[in-house]
Amino acid sequence: MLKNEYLKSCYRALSQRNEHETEFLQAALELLESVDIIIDEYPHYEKMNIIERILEPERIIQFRVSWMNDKNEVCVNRGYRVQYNSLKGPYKGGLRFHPSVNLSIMKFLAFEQTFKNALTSLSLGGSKGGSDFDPKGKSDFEIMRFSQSFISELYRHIGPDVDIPAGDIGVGQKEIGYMYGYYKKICNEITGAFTGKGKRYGGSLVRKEATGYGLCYFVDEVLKTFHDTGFKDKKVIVSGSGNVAIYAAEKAIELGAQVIAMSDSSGYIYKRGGIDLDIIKKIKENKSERIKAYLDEDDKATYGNTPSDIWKYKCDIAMPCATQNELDYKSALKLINNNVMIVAEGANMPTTYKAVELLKKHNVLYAPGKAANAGGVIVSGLEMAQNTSRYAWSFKRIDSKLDSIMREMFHEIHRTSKRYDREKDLLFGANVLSFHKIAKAMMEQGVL
Ligand code: NDP
Ligand code: 2IT
Repeated sequence: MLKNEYLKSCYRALSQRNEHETEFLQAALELLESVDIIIDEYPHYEKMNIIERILEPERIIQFRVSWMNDKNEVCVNRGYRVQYNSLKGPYKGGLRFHPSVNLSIMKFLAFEQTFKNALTSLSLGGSKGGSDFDPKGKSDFEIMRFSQSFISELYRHIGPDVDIPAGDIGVGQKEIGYMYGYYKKICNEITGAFTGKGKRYGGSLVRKEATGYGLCYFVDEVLKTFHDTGFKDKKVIVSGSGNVAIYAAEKAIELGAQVIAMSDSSGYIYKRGGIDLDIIKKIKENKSERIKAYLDEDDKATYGNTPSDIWKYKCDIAMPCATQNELDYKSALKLINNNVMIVAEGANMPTTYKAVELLKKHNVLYAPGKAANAGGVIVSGLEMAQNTSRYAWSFKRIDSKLDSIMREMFHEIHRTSKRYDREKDLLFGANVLSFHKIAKAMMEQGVL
């Protein structure tokens, strides 16, 4: 709970004004609780009302998306873009297509993105967008028509120096291709206004792998620092089986670990000696295919139909890479009882508020998503740099840049948490570090 009176009053006002936005309130509270410990040191932050300003997005765009399905029926979805903060550069963040999308989820993701992007040391502001459109079970033509309709409204709010969308849940290279193609056509502007594009038209190598690989580089550096060890011979659980999960698992295996369990929203698979990732990749090429199909190819695996049961197995490294609030108090307790070394978030806010509290209480290393999953946006930043220079870098060059940025980011966070005698508290370090970066930029740019 918050102690500082100024923070308390800001959070109270936020809760009153956004009472149904539970995810947004959760993300805000997690940040404010870290800031609570340092706020008295910086009276000018209160004087300039930095907190209240940070808690309000700069701009929210909500729009109708009408499109025709394959049966020639007219369908309607809701589209969003939350341009949260542009203090450090153009708005930057992914687009999510998933039926659960609502304003609260968009705001929490844009809020997290703002602080994440500040941690990367790239000059990028924070935004997020998407729609409650469900790509599962849709034909390619339906996805294309939806994407084009979505962009026929969003195009007026984005651009290579204004706001640069990328992928997220339900949005991969295919969807980005349809959106970018249409954007180009209606704007007559052939620049890199999106990231996560295909390699043949300005996309960057390593973007597909970036979030998962970056997560493993971060975890590797944390383990090296605190336990003088790495992934070798560790048992790892990775939830989800989408873009982030698959490449987190790939890098963990490459670094010598065994990935013993993975999941999707229908269930999970477990295999004691380690999952065969090639089978998962093959299954998940088709977004609608279920992870249960793994059993058809490998009879040594077992299946459970409650995704959150994935956390009951003994592992050294837990990497939630699916969605928000997927790892709850009970799951955290199981991980703690099984002596987990680290919980590292590939997804955005996958650990519930109570589960985070519990991990902290038990002194378990916890790598928050705003730091640990920043690899995706880092390579997006590198894609933008390549587009501007019209020169494509090699896989090795980008991967090694990603590796060094992730490791350096960890050390900067670690130095911050050490300064306050909270050496193992990486959530605190990441929050305080990114908060200062944003707050200082806000002070310097005047009251806006
Ligand atoms: P994808 O759409 O590629 O994959 C999402 C995966 O999570 C799917 O396998 C999905 O299963 C699964 N899933 C959804 N809900 C649950 C659940 N309750 N339990 C278990 N599995 C579930 O998305 P991404 O991999 O791109 O994104 C995953 C997370 O990573 C999100 O939180 C996203 O915000 C974050 N992230 C993504 C980045 C990126 O560049 N893509 C960058 C940084 C963070 P199903 O197929 O059944 O829906
Ligand atoms: O949550 C995230 O960081 C992303 N979905 C990627 C954002 C980006 O602009 O690459």
